[in-house]
Amino acid sequence: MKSGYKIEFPKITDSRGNLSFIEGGHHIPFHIKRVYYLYDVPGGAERGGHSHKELQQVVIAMSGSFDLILDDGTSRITVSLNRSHYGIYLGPNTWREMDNFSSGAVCLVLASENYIESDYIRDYNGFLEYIAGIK
Ligand code: T46
Repeated sequence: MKSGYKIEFPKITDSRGNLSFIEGGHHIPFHIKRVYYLYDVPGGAERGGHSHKELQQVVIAMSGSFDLILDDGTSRITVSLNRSHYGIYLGPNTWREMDNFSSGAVCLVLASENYIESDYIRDYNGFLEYIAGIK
């Protein structure tokens, strides 16, 4: 699956409101090992600014909105997230940045691995060198 792919979750609507669900093994293309979330993000803040060697993730805007900038070393796209019934797949070897958080935005991330700092590349030139080396 390519980074930036949109994964739609089931959405059950009725007069009481909407309900979406995510089942391990069905809706996410990896075993979910970790869940984390970003919240209380101050206006103008930017997050991300790194790539991963192995980690796969799905990013969901549980509340509010923000932009996800994805860069494969050749081209860069911006994906705006603003609904909680879909997620964006983020695979390895993708430089990602996050900005334009709305007030009250909550970003939920489902991850394939526990937190491992050595899986991060936090320098953009280092990222370009790394992906050139694995091609
Ligand atoms: C990603 C984007 C979308 C932990 O101790 N455990 C964790 O599970 C995470 C995610 C972070 N941390 C620590 C590591 C740093 O000391 O929390 C601190 C902030 O992490 P970071 O600067 O990496 O946060 P973001 O928002 O820039 O990036 C995060 C994820 O780290 C990253 O994998 O893809 O969200």
